[in-house]
Formats: sequence, C-alpha cells, structure tokens
Amino acid sequence: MNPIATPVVTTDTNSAETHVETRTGQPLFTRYAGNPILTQGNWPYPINSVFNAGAVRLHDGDTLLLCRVEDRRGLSHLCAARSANGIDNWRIDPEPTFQANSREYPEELWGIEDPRITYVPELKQYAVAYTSFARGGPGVSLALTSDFKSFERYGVIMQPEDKDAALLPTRIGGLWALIHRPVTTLGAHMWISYSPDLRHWGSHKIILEARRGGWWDANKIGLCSPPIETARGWLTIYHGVRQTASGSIYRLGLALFDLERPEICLKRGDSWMFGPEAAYERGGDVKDVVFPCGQTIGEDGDTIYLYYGAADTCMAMATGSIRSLLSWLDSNSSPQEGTRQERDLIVGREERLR
Ligand code: BMA
Repeated sequence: MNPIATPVVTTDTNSAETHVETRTGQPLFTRYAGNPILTQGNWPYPINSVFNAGAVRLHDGDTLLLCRVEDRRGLSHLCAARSANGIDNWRIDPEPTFQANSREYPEELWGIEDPRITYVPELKQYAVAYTSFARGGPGVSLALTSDFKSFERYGVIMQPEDKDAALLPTRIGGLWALIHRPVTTLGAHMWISYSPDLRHWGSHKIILEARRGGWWDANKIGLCSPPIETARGWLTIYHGVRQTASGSIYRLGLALFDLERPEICLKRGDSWMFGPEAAYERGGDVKDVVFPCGQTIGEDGDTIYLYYGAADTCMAMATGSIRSLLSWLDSNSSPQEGTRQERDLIVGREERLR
C-alpha cells in the first residue's frame, strides 16, 4: 500500500550518487479537520501558547498530552491534558502539572520544554525526557512518573547544549538507550548514548547526520516523537531545519534504525514527508514550524496519531500509517553508510524477517 506515485530518479551533484526524489500522490499524514486541537483559549489559566506536547495512551484508554505551555513571561512549564478519544473534550489540569524547580535544579532557571514520553515496562513507569533551559543553554533532563501527578527527577542527564531526547522503552544489550541532539563542533546531529542506571551515560555515537548544502535537512536535525518499534526496526520521525533568508522551516523526515543496534541507520528518506502548509502551521509566534514530540498508535497496531506543535503556538494532530511509512521508506531512501560487515549482518536479518 504505497501512497506514492512513480518515483523520479535524479542525480545529486553533491555526492554524485543517484537519489530517488518523489512526487507524493497522497500525503503520508492527514491533518485532523478540526485542527488545532488545543489552543491558548482552552487553557484554564492565563498563558501565551501551548505546543510541542509529549503523548501517551494511558492504561485506562485515555490519551494524555503533556503540553509545553509558555506563560506570559515567556518561560515554559508542562501541563497535562487528557481525552477519551485523543481528539476532543480535553480535560486540562487546572494548574501547571510539572513546573521548573530552579532552586533545587538550577538548570531549569528559564523553564522546561518539549517533553518526550516513553512507557518503560521494566520500571512500570513513564520516562519523560525534556529540555531544561538555563544560562548554559538547553540541556536534557529526565523524570519518571507513574501518574503524571508526581515526578521523580533525575536532573540533567545530557549537559548543554543538547535537546530533542527520548528514551527507548527497553534495554539494548542490558543498557538503557537515549537518542538526543547535542550541538558540537561537528554540528547538530542525532546521537545515541547508553546507561546502566539512567544516570551515568556513555558510549556516545552519532546515528544520523544533518545533511549539507541545499538539502531540506541541512545543518540541523533532531528527534521528534520517540521512535516507534516495528518488526523491521525503530521507525523514527525527525525534524530538519532549513535556514532561509526569511527564517527557518521545520519539516519532518523519516529514518529506520536497527532494532538490536539502534545506532545503525538502515534507511533514511530523501525528501521530507510533512511540512508546514496549513495556516496554523505557517503563522504564529514562530512561523513555518511543525514539531511533534509524541504519538499514540491505534487499536489496529498501524494507525499513528501524531501530535505536533504548530508555529510554536497551538497543538494539532495528523494521522498516518506505520505500514505506509515503511513502504514509503522502501521506495524513497538512499543506501546508508556503514561498514560492509554491519550491512551484511543487517540485510541478512531483514531477509530472514520477510
Ligand atoms: C526548536 C525547539 C522547539 C521549537 C522550535 C521552533 O529549536 O526549541 O521547541 O518549537 O525550535 O521554534
């Protein structure tokens, strides 16, 4: 079920490799007609904006969005909204759910932002990776919760400058794995790091590099929602930031990472698959931004409900299909680099899975 029309083969002059560029027949994600689903006007207390929410389906069936709420000082906190159908009738906590605590956690001086939620079966808790913002710049902090009422803080787990982080739900080779986006002298690429206890992190590796030159994802990329576990690998939505003369454009791309060795990228889409088009995405506090921090998967095990911040102003939702995304990747990605041995190993396993 590939929604893409005939691919057009073009030659990339940068790498002299052949790439497949697509003319999309149908969009891979369909915007909910009632977007935006949450705005400033829905809030029970005065705020500036609500965006970039983490998302999870709770055990009672409710969808919970842990929203980034920017107050009228310009500082952000997190506030939970719950809904039975994940679309409307949101029940919003009457006051901030999780606030910066800069007295004990100075790294939260200027607020906390952009949570990504992962349910961790081994701990029977949700891990919330979020951006803590202070004088040193943005860093990655972690907290655990079982009810989104009380949170156990782990403090900064990745020092500034770092953000766009999510924990994988299960250990890999006995270690926890975190995907994140440090800014280093190498650039703004996606990395993975491992930890025995969620506190001490090492074995840092780049897993996906921002491209260069004219590409839509040149110079700066980052993880969006937590990777989706599929039989073929970790299906991962990431954002690419295109700098233009009139500002940045945040668009979404797709990559697939090996299940057992998530530092290995198996496929990466060439073109973006979702970008700012609707009025609420093109205009707002920061124009031309779509920024998902969470998704839920439908009962059918295939439908993706993607929750995204639009123009740093409101929350919107779009639906897609895991099957369609995987099949799009099959026909719209370039081969990834890696050692011959790694590739042979993984291609062999992919073939056995077919
Ligand atoms: C990124 C993050 C997001 C924000 C986006 C667009 O760097 O800070 O929180 O939505 O920029 O402003």
